[in-house]
Amino acid sequence: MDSLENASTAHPVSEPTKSSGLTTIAAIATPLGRGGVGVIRLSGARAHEIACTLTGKAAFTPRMASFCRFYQADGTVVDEGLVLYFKGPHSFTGEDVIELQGHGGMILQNQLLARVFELGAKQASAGEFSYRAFDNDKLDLVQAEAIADAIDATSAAAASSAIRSLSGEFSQKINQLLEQLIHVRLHVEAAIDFPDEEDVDFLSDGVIQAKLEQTQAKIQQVLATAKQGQLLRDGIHVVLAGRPNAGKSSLLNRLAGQERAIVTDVAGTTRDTLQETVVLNGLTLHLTDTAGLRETEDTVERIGIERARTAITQADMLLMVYDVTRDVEEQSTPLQLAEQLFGELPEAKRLLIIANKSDLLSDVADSNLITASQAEISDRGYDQVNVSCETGIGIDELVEVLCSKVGFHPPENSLIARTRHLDALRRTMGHLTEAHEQLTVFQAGELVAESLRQAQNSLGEITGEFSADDLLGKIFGSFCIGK
Ligand SMILES: Nc1nc2c(ncn2[C@@H]2O[C@H](COP(=O)(O)OP(=O)(O)OP(=O)(O)O)[C@@H](O)[C@H]2O)c(=O)[nH]1
Ligand SMILES: [Mg+2]
Repeated sequence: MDSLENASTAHPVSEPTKSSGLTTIAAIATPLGRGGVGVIRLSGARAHEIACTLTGKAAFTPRMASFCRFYQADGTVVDEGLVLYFKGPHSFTGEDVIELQGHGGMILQNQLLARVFELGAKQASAGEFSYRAFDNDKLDLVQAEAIADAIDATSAAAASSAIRSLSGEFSQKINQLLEQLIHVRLHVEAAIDFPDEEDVDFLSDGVIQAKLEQTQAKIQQVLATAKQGQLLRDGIHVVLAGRPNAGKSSLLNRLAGQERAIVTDVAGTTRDTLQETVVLNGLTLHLTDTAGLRETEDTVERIGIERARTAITQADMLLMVYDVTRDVEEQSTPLQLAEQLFGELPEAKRLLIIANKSDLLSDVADSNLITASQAEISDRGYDQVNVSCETGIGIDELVEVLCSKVGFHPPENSLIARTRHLDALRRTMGHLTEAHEQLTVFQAGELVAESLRQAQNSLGEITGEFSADDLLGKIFGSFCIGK
């Protein structure tokens, strides 16, 4: 039973960044450049004292804006603006926080920051403000990540779901699951501690099994929501590949809604890979246009084709573009073409076949050919969309098929999630499956308890209840400075 208590109170210790109260950190919190206002933020025990020396004021009232001049050591004025004081623990980080709202010029902001350093503050490292907030229990890990995700969001839907995660909706779901899991654990532990009490065998009376199954069902639901949230956050990497002249660059331009890539009727126009990020139907697509795949003596083109091959291996989704008037004939179906181009036939869930230039299909024989290839493709579980990059026909359908292939259908109130969360939820699910088997097949109470303990640990990683230091370093290190 003691492990249960440890389980819910354990906190990570982080040597490199744990500095709450020890050092006072400062950073420019607004983007550097021309702007009406630029904010420098300080956090730590000396923040208030530094602000007083900087401005010549005796003290600041918490949560009141004070207009001040910011002075250099020799009494000259660096800038003027507002000082805001948030006394810990009622601040973002939980420590004393000062915001200096000066003018938003690069020179001014850097001079003011240098003065703040002269007065004893240290440069904040990436994510250090958020880390301190996490360390002082102002935020859990999911919320801290949601701040970074909201800032980096590439679509409106991703931004609003990050804000929902920041408000604690996702953490709440995880905490409810944790409670449910702890409840099951308590039952199992009790069954082990008091076997056959009043002639009842707790392990086999069905109650624990029912509770366990309810928990599994809940995790499955959260996993489905998180999967959508992860797609919303990260989008997918889509590579356009095919023979030269098939219309890959034309497709990139169609999807991007602008002439990004050079299109000509010369085979081998695209040499280097070219990236463009677009948001279509709410899904962020990181598109890569590639050089047409063929044997060539041209050195530059050959390097381009090598790069195409690298991109192909890294793609979440391959769009094989082919020219319906030329690239396939009766002897070579689109699937055979894919096999030739990629060395082996990619898995169906990773390949979408794009039959391009369908505007050029005039006679019935041609159309029949496409219909026949379509039948073979769908029989084998693959998908093909007929498009014309010239006229735009089929492009909307292409985007729909793409979204459905990756399983993207975000619910109205989706919550942002990361691969790390999905991974933890899947591991939790794995431990629960083990627990279920130990319970129903072997009635091995101790082993059920152990699997449940591991499940709780995996789940606790999401909100940061259990997190290794290196994981924390990685998460906060990817934040921007000043956050
Ligand atoms: N009629 C018609 N022509 C198209 C269509 N899509 C592309 N083309 C033409 O096909 C030629 C090649 O198009 P690109 O987009 O440059 O082809 P690519 O696959 O990028 O070619 P490489 O970069 O050489 O590998 C151009 O002349 C385009 O105008 C289409 O749907 N219909
Ligand atoms: Mg091209």
